[in-house]
Amino acid sequence: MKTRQFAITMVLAGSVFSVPALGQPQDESGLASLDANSDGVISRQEAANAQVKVFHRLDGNSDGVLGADELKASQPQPDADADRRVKRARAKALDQWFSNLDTDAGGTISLAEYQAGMTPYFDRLDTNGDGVIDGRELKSAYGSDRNDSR
Ligand SMILES: [Ca+2]
Ligand SMILES: [Ca+2]
Ligand SMILES: [Ca+2]
Repeated sequence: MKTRQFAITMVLAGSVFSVPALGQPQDESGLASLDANSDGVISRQEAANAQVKVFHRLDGNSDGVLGADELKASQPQPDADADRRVKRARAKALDQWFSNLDTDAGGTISLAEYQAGMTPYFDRLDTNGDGVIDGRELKSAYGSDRNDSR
């Protein structure tokens, strides 16, 4: 189901787990890189710290805000043979993601807007609501989009 797939792409885009590539899912190996204190789970603080890093990586001209062009520049070039509809849908998803985060509609995303926009993604991944994301939650989020390891 396409919609679901894009919903997950959005989760990837919005989450700190897809640095900074839309549609390039990382598997649960992403956990280790985010789990700064190696307790096996990602806390809100760890996610927030990672978001700051991602934000600065995305901020190509280092002016402290993200422009749509910076976001686009961070995306991998689509395969030449990729379906045109897929490319268009991905571009649209990117635009939508951008405008969702740009809550003051100023045309740029500040760090505060970015982090505010990320919170729902964290909550969505934290399916049991215990305030941390564990490997199983991460896996089930990605497992629904990918069929490997089973
Ligand atoms: Ca941790
Ligand atoms: Ca910038
Ligand atoms: Ca949890």
